[in-house]
Amino acid sequence: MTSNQALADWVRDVAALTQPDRIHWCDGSQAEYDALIADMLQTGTLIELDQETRPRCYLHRSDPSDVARTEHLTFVCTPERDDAGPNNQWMDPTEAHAKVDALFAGAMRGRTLYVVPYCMGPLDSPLARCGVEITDSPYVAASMRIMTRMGRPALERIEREGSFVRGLHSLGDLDPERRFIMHFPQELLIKSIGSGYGGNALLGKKCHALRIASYQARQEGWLAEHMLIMGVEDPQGRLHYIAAAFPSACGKTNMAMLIPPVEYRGWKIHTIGDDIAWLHVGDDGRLWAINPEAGFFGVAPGTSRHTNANAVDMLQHDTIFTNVAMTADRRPWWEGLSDETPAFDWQGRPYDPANGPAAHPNSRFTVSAKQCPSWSPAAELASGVPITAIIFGGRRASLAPLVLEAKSWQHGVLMGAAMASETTAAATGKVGVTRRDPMAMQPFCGYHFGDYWAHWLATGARLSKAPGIYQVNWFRRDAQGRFLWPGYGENLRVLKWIIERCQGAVDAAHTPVGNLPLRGGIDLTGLDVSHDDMRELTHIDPQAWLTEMDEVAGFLHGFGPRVPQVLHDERERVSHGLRNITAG
Ligand code: GTP
Ligand code: SPV
Ligand code: MN
Repeated sequence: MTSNQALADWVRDVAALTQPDRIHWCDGSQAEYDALIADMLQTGTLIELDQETRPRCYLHRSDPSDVARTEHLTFVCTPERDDAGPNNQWMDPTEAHAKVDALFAGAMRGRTLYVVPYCMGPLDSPLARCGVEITDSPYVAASMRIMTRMGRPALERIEREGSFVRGLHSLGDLDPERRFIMHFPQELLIKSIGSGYGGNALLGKKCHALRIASYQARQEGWLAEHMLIMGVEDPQGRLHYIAAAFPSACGKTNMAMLIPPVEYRGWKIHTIGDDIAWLHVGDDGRLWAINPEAGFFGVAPGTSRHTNANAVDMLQHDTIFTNVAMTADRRPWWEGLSDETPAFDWQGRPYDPANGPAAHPNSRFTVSAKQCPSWSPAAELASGVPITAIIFGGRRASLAPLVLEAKSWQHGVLMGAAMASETTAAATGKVGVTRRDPMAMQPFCGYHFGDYWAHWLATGARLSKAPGIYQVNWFRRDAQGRFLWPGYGENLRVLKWIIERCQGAVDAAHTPVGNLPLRGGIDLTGLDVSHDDMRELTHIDPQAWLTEMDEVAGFLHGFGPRVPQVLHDERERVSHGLRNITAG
């Protein structure tokens, strides 16, 4: 089935271990996708939604115990524990192989083994990388066709280049007791068993494009980041590309396709990616980004015509929904979509508010990026797009202002390393707990954070035209719990300030933690945000930040001697400046 001997051998060995009834090599064709869908409709893995109003839209209900990434079951298996770092769960590779191989033994009996070749990034891009996922889930195979460049062209590239990342996946028995997501960076290998959901199972996404890729990127001199990529076109027709890292379920998909406020005539958004960016230092000293993915696996709840009309439009056809609710006439539904009442909840039970939300809070849609009205053909450029600004974001009810500008690349790396955010339903565990999430990569960095920050600093040193670095927070609340900032499309007002700063067109207020907009710096034309709220959003509390910086100091020290001294020095510089203010 392939001229690549290593791939042929691997498929043969996996089949011998897992004992599938059949082996199917995916070619990526429409006919193959249609057959996968037909098969899943027949077995009940997919439910047909109303084909008249939602052509080729389907609903998948995952096992109720399998609805989000499981970080406590995710491991980075390097020979040396310290190479995985305190930010990862570690297991010795020999032990990890033995543990999962025992679970894979016979796991595919009665099932089809799908060989899924895929390419992360444009097929003709030197920045792209290929992988092959072996899976026994037709839902995963079909989703990979939407999320990646999957099929024959990817296989041909693998046969030309020779190298590829291997991902072995089986649903196993879906028992969380026998669920493991194992990464072997040195072997460019992933083994995932016991989950059919999202980042646990679509191995091209978080496992390959972030955990394995970040490890490779460090060796090869680039960055693999949890970032959206968007182009912001101003009324003069100038295009500014922005890459932004927010933790899971903190607004990347929404920002990537935002719709400018009515007052912003002449502004246009170009969507390149909504979750992952691979960043390279160009010959011109700028940072260039590609989106390795071809589709969106986006959060459904909160998506409405009012918050994200582009998403609503792109979900009208050819979409797989997972764990959403359904109306009586078989349309997909989730909290925030409309004020209708659904007939069935995400588990297929007649809807009863006593059972909790109708749609699971981490319910999602899987859709081709090309269906997004603001999708940009620049996503297909082999070179990627040049980045003007990098933004780190988080979900913080207090402390973090609407926007803050780093004073230098080094300060920006500290800013990224110090990011914190409230946990969300994207991973199992408690929701709403504030935790550090450096560069939104806490769950995804495939190696020691100390080495990662050193790699960020080294990358900056190679950039003669480094992007500006910023942090934003769309989630500030008042004492009553109300959001102070309207968010969504209005976030363009903040992007405008960032772009003006990058152009040197506006002044800022300088503080030790970073530069803030001056009064009037964020354009509020036509917006109903009170003067008091705006002041709250754009000033910092030195005493609270001093406490924050003490915590950051402790956090950085927790990563031991691999943390670059520059970061400690930057942190001390910020603390020193804050002490001067609070003393004066
Ligand atoms: P992942 O796919 O998990 O990486 O998430 P993401 O970062 O792409 O987040 P997404 O854009 O899907 O948003 C997650 C949730 O936050 C959704 O319920 C959104 O409606 C909500 N949200 C997004 N942007 C904003 C905003 O600017 N303000 C407020 N208040 N909520 C937002
Ligand atoms: C995230 O959790 O950041 C996601 C969804 O984008 S998943 O693919 O499940 O990781
Ligand atoms: Mn994500």
